[in-house]
Amino acid sequence: MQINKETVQNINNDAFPSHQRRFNYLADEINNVETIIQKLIAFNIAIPSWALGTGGTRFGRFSGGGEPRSLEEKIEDVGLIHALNRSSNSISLHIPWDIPDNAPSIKALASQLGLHFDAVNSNTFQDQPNQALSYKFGSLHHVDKAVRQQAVEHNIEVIKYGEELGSTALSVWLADGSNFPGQLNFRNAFQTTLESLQQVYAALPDDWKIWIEYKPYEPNFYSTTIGDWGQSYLLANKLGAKASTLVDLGHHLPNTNIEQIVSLLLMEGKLAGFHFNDSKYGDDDLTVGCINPYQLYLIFNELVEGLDARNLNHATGIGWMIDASHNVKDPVEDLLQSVEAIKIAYAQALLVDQDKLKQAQLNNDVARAQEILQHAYRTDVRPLLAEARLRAGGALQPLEVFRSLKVRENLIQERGLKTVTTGL
Ligand SMILES: [Mn+2]
Repeated sequence: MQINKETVQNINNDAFPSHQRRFNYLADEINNVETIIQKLIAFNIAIPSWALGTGGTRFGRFSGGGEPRSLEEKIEDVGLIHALNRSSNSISLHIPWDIPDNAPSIKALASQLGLHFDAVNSNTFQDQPNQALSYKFGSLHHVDKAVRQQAVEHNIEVIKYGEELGSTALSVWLADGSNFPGQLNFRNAFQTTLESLQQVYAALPDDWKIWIEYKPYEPNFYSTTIGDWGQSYLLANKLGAKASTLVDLGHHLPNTNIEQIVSLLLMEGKLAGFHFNDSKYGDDDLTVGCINPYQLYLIFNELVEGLDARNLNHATGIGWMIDASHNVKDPVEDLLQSVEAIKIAYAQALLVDQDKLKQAQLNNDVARAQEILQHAYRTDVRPLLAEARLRAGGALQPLEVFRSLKVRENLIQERGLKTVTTGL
């Protein structure tokens, strides 16, 4: 199924008068409203190929029906999201869940829907059928050199797939770690990881980057070899200029000050980008902004200030991607909500009067600093997002349009009720 522009426009026409009232009111309150709208139009967030089906948990998986059965259908679903919100113009592939067997036709399908390919993701946290050696005790850090070599070769293969599609970044997340004290020599594990990553790094094309993700625990529960931003940063520094640290919001212990981590990585030129999600307890992979939208906003405040300080383009300076899992919601609806939450936080951060904030900081005027931050946070910026979508040819109310066009019902008709997508 595809959603055409005229259909969206017709539905927009009904919602337009009330939008215009809300937008005009807000535009009057903001000085640089045009600049903000242009920045919102330019700002896109990549959709991961593994988020288009029902993720489930280790206890079970309850398919919602009409899930994509192939890479082509996953790309079509991202096309639907982009047609509605005009803010999701790329897809991030996970190998081997989504091997592009016919790269030219996959690329053509994507570009017909206005999409391109974001970072490619390797997977050495599962054993694949017919795989020679097991990753049960790790991959790039494995005590057996042959296992490490297999994992290195997999990453190089992923780069090759990415090159065929026009990707320019490899995203690496390792499950490597230990479950019990004494299982692993930490220094050896780190050194072998570094040596393995150096081999992968050597295979990167000139214009490519390698993004190193960290995570404190899970699936290993005692130690993770790349457990926090310090360990990732250490590796990225030793590897070289093409390597940097990827921040997944769910990969922190409770109450971690993520905005401070982001600020410093950005300062050092080592912030690769983001995997957005939200969490209550751990790596819950919930809809972005559903639990703690204020934290998301504080992160965006550091990003906007930090990107401006380095003269980087907000839309392209670092990588923006969702990494979530959908257990009980329609994945497309959930992704629409996540993109909206990210752009709300971004728009609010754009409203912060940075000059006044700096002044307050220099005067140790703590109350004023808080007022400035919270004034922006408490502004309802949704009419700005709607205006940006409208001008870009998207829907004023993406989720409402998704429902009124009965998109999921159509997908179930097309694909069936009992479809299960590849991925987690
Ligand atoms: Mn992630």
